[in-house]
Amino acid sequence: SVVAEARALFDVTYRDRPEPLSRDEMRNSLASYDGVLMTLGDPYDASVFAEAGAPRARILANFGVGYNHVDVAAAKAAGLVVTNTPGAVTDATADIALTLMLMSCRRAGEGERLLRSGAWQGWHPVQMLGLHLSGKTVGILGMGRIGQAIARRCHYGFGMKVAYVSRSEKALEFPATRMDSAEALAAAVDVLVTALPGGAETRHTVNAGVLAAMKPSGHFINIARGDVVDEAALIAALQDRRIAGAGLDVYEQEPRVPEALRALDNAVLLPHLGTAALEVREEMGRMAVANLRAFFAGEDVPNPV
Ligand code: 8YV
Repeated sequence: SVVAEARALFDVTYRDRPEPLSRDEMRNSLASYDGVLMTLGDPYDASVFAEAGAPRARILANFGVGYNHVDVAAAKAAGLVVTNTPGAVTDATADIALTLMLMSCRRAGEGERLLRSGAWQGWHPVQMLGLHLSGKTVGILGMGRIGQAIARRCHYGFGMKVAYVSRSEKALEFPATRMDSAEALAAAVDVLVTALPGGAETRHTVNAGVLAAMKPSGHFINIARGDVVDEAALIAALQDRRIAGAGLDVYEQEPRVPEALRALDNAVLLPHLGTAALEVREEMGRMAVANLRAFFAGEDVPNPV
């Protein structure tokens, strides 16, 4: 396992509990260890670095690609290198986006709940009709590695057209239309998917205005970070059926998911499963350990943030 790999290289203290680190544990990790391997549940914000004073730790290796829970500027100011695990997460996260897209558009969660409730009356020609994906247009907000992996699946696997918004034009091996705003993208597509990094710069990119621009038959999918969408505005749009459905893997205040969201039939809700496959988590761990190894060997780290 990854912990064993790390133990072969370092003197390791392994905190084997799923809960996020407490503030004391975060401060202590910086004060008492040379390097720290942490996860998205551990908010290394500016105050943790401020309270830790001059830290002993010189590297924070994040287990995951997203690092919006780390104040990178504060970490660097405190003399730490921050690394992440891009690449390892791409395909698995794109797969979960497609899972959510299919479940939301084809009403799979709703159908499963109906069957399990015992209320299914049998096949009917117009029972639970969903949105047919072939020939429809997917809009990707954020065309990085994960956005491209989602677009590729939609184009080659489902015969969908692809449109996107990204800071830069991408050289892609399949046709895709770049648009200049989230609103324009939302208005043009049948399924809107976010693959943005999260954090201050992308906060609430999908706001009430963007949701209002979507077609009433449209579906919204988020596998990125909860804060890229205004969750309250999304709940209102779903409640009023101003959009047809949503498939979410991430939330603004994980693990707290608003009761109003959980009550909605037209929302598919997964508990942040983006990278939840053994091989993927092992690869993420190997990458995090490789960054630590390189750093302490005096080499350039492979995945600096
Ligand atoms: C990880 C993720 O499991 O890689 C990411 O950014 O969101 C997840 O899938 C998580 O970051 C663990 O720290």
